[in-house]
This record gives sequence, structure tokens and C-alpha cells, in this order.
Amino acid sequence: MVNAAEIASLKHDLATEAARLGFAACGIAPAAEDPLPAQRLEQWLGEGQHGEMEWMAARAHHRRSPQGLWPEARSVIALGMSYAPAHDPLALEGEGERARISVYAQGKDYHDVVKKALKALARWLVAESTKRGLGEAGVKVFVDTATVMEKPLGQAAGLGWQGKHTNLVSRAHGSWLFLGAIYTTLEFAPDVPEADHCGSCNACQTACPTDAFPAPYQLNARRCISYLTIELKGPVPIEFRKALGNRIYGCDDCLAVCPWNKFASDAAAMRAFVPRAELVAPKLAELLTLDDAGFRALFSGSPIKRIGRDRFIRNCLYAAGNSGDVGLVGQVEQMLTDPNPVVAEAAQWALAELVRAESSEVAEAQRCGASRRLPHSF
Ligand code: B12
Ligand code: SF4
Ligand code: SF4
Repeated sequence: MVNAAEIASLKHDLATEAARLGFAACGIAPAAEDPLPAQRLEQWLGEGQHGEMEWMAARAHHRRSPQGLWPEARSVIALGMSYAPAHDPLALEGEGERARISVYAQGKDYHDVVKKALKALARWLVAESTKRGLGEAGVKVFVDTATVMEKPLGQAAGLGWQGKHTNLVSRAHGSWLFLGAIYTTLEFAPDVPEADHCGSCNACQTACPTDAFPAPYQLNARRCISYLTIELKGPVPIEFRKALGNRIYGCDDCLAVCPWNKFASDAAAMRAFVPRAELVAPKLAELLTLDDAGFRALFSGSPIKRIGRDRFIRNCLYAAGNSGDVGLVGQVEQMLTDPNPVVAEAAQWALAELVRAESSEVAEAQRCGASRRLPHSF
């Protein structure tokens, strides 16, 4: 017979320990299946909205519910770690010479930071459970890479709600929470799920540069810049290249415009996520010089390392094409013969865009020059 008072006290202390380890939010959800998100996941996959992310469809039965993955699980400890930025994530919009890296990737890799804290919390839980006579707790920790639906679980645990941009929004931390989960055999009393507080707002949908939301609360990943710059291996379809602008890794637009961010404070963010100075506003001209070794050295400990030099340079070339900066032509030309065909094709596209930009600049100068000269010709 489980001691109810003891498990309630353990739940209370768990939240304190989570906060000590750097989690800004912690709540409990049941491990049984919630049919609605499971059904929506199936529909999303059925419509092919996951694009090339085959790993989303693989073992989808595990993703549907915690007990689908681990039948012994009784509770889910849902956790959020803040990465609220101190600066405006959209400040570099339209700055052709600079590249935009999404806020989540400007500091240390969250997979490592969140996982380390999750493991420490799980170890603490196992030790405390035994010490308090609740038996040896079974635990499994997850952040991002496993078959877990972290957002619906976060909502069920009261951390926030899935906003119209589909990410979890917290009343205290806005859109800036990384999520993680611990599945456990312990049966904690679940918290109250968070209600939807989007109301009539649709700022995120309006802000999306690629119209990636077919409807509120639904994302067609194949149109999302985050997918196109991080997950998609081949060439980015031509129709999206202009819309990438200077975004070379991920996108923050729908998150950054959310009015709930005004309650988020960078003081709640983990120090590990403070941006590395060289990744806040990097110069495209410098990024384009990176070879394999240079890429690995610059992005060691960063989530960007994952996409490899070729995909990264592909993205930088699209940004170069969008920059209107003819000073980049020489560097772009060098990549026309890159051994990677996707890089070489991106260079071709960028060059054509830069030449177009230059010729329209020349035409514009001639037009202005001609009209300026007019008064003198009289
Ligand atoms: C696949 C994935 C992606 C894909 C697809 C995104 C997506 N929305 O699914 C891509 C590559 C595009 C992506 C991008 C980003 N991602 Co991502 N991603 C994931 C991952 C691995 C799985 C998400 C998933 O299950 N998708 C499946 C679909 C079915 O889920 P969904 O879109 O949420 O669908 C729900 C809604 O559509 C809803 N729904 C449908 N119809 C309706 C109707 C109504 C009325 C309602 C209420 C709901 C509703 O039901 C579905 C199920 O809940 C999670 C980690 C994890 N394991 O959970 C991280 C995760 C979601 N990503 C994260 C982040 C930070 C990002 C980016 C912000 C990164 C960036 N800056 O570039 C962007 C944001 C783009 C966006 N607007 O979503 C964080 C989000 C944290 C948070 N606070 O929510 C997560 C949780 C990673 C983490 N551990 O922190 N990501
Ligand atoms: S991350 Fe960018 S491209 Fe993707 S849905 Fe949000 S605004 Fe649109
Ligand atoms: S921007 Fe508006 S609609 Fe979008 S998630 Fe935030 S509150 Fe909801």
C-alpha cells in the first residue's frame, strides 16, 4: 500500500529539486494515453506533414502515449527550461550582410544541458523514493530525440498550452521553454492541465514568412523554415528560398511575436543558453569561409554541429543570394565547383540572385543618374 502523504511530500520536494537544477517549470501528467493528441499525431503523419522526418513516423505507436513506449510508466514528470533571450530575436531582419541563427541555437546544445539536469533529477528521485520507503522507482528520461510527445504532455501537466504556432506557451515564460520529461513507475497525483490562452490572437500565423500554418494549431513542417534549414537534406525548394531571407539555422518569427513573451524574463534562463557572442550576428562573409574542420571547431557544443558543414553552407549560400551584397560574389563563385552537388547548386542560385540584384541596382542608378542629369541639360 503506497503511503499517500509520503508520495505527496515527495512530489512537493521534487518540484523544489527541479527548480534547484535549473528547471523553470515542473508538473505531473498521467502516463495513460490521451486519445486526442494521439489521433492528431496520426492525422498529421497520414497527411505527410512531417516531410522527410521519417523518424517521426517510425514507432509512432510509442509516441502516442507514455505507456505505449513503456507499459510500467505511471506518471510523467514534465519539465521546462527557459532560454528567454535578452535581445530582440528579430533584430537582424533584413540585414543582408549578417546571418540569423535562431535563439535556441546561439548557446550550448539544449539536448546536452536538459538531459544532464533530467538525469540528475531522476537520480535524486530514485534515491529519495527508496529513502522514504516508497520502493525503488523506475525512471526514464527524455529530451526531444525519443518517441515522446513533449508538448501535449507539458500541457497535461499544467506547464502551458499548445499555442496556435503549435509550441507550448507558458504564462510565465512565454514561448521560450525547452521541454523534457521523466517517465516513472511512481504514481503521483497529476496536476491540472493548462487551458488555451490564445484567444482571438493570431500574431504567430500572420508573422510566418512561408505560410506554414494551414490552420491554427497545425503546422505543415514541409513549409517551415526550421525544417527547411535544419532537417531537409537536399536542396530547399525554389519557392521558399527568398522567404528564408538571412535565416541560416531555424526560425524564431512565430515565437518572437507572441504577446505572452512580455512575461518572460531572461533572468529565468539557464546561463548555458546565453548566446555565444560570435553567433549573435555572424557575418555571412566569414561563415562562407568555413571548411569541415572550421565548421566543427566553431560549432563544437552547439546544436548546429548536427547538420554538418555542407547543409550549413547550403543555407549560407541561400542567405548570400538574398543579401543583395555583391561583395559576396567572389566567395559564391568559388563554391560553384563544390564537391557537394547541393552546395554547388545553391551557389549557382545565389550567384544568379546577386547578378540580378546588381543589374537592377545598375539600372536604378542609371535611371536616377539620368533624371538627376536632366535639370543640367536644360
Ligand atoms: C518534429 C519537431 C519539429 C518539426 C515539426 C514541428 C511541429 N510543430 O511538430 C520542425 C522541424 C518544423 C520543428 C521546428 C521547431 N521546433 Co521542434 N520539435 C519537434 C519534435 C521532435 C516533435 C514534435 C511533434 O510531436 N510533432 C508532431 C505534431 C503532430 O505535433 P504538433 O504540431 O505539436 O501537433 C499538435 C497540434 O497540431 C495539435 N492540434 C491539431 N489540431 C488542433 C486543433 C486544435 C483546436 C488544437 C487545440 C490543437 C490541435 O495536436 C497535435 C498533437 O498535440 C519536438 C520534441 C518532442 N519529442 O516532442 C520538438 C519541439 C516541439 N521543438 C521545439 C522547438 C524549440 C522548435 C523551434 C522553435 C526551433 C526553431 N527556433 O527553429 C521550431 C518551431 C516551429 C513551430 N512553429 O512548431 C521545442 C518546443 C518547445 C515548446 N515550448 O513547445 C520541442 C518540444 C523540443 C524540446 N524538447 O524543447 N520541430
Ligand atoms: S518557425 Fe518560422 S517558418 Fe516555421 S512556422 Fe514559425 S514563423 Fe513559420
Ligand atoms: S502569438 Fe497569439 S495565437 Fe500565437 S501562440 Fe501566441 S498567443 Fe497564441
